[in-house]
Amino acid sequence: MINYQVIEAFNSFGRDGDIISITQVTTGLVNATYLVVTETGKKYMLQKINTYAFKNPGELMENIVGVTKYLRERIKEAGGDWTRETLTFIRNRNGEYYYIDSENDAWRLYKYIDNSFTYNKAETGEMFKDAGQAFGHFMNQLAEYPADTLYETIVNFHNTPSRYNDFMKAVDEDVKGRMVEVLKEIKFVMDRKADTSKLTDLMEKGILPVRVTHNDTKLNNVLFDKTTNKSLCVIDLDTVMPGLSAYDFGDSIRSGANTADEDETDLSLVSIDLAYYENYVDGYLSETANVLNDAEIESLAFGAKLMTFECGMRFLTDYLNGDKYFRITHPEHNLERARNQFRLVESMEKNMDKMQAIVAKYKEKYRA
Ligand code: GN1
Ligand code: MG
Repeated sequence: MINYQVIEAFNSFGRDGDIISITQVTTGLVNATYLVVTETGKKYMLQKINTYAFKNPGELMENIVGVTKYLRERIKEAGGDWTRETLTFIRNRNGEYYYIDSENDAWRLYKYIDNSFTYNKAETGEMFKDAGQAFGHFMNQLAEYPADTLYETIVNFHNTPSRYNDFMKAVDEDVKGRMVEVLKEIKFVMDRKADTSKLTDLMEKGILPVRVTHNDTKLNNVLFDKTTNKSLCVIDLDTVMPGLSAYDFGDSIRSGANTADEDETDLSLVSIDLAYYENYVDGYLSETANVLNDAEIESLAFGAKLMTFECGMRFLTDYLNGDKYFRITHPEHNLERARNQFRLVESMEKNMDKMQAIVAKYKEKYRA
């Protein structure tokens, strides 16, 4: 919704000239995003940070400003264009990178990167491979970033056992009386309880190293250049935190190698697209095969299944809790998304051997 709050927030940053247009961008499911154009022709992205999801916007912005400034230096060293290859955040009139408005909502502003676009579903294998490269490259750029300076912006974000507990709590509380509608889906989740701790166990044993990861590697979180069709920049940095490589790889496959959209309700259209999967593996391992250890590479295919399962479980949790977290357009939306993700999990289970073999093939190709 565009209202006085949006204008108040934009003006707090004291940017040049009056607003000539504001358009809401609705691809993200968590924050509210607006494209603002001023009379001088400058374009900005103004975002209202969802403080139900992100409890501490100050810490969140400290993370993001630290990471983008660091990336800027890496990009300069590599001879790249830092104005297009990472985001540039703007301070408000008080010198802070976020603004709290009269309704206690938190806002931030960054420069719009012109001549760029995002997409929700892979359109060509080449572009999906490129997204894999972009996220692999992002992890490499941040390999030396001091991980202990990062705040955990959402505690236990990809801690799947903890997500499972949240889910069971939502089932128990059943605040909306929706539980009886989803007994089949609840069983689907409970049948896979043993999967939830597989990666966290390996992490605790030190077999899977903790890295600085993006943690929300949805395809629409990569900006592409309109002229070259090449990936330009990784965006949506709210969840950059210590994590596992399998989380980043997995969430990209979940979101981009589904033969259908995330909220497609005709489940016969939902499956793992092995050709796109292979494209992504190719791009990702071309950047990371010599960085990841053997156990990590081994964990990638399972990570794809686990991230899909976790996301489905989160949608269903939100449905049971009364749709407080994800943006919905109709009452059954989160349930539909959950069913879609669970169908994709089944498809991955049937194809897990093939998914493993594809990873092995590209490990062989890129390991020096
Ligand atoms: C959210 O904000 P967006 O749309 O990039 C969510 C991800 C989910 C995704 C599902 C901070 O991502 O974890 O996988 O929706 N981000 C957060 O579409 O919860
Ligand atoms: Mg996003």
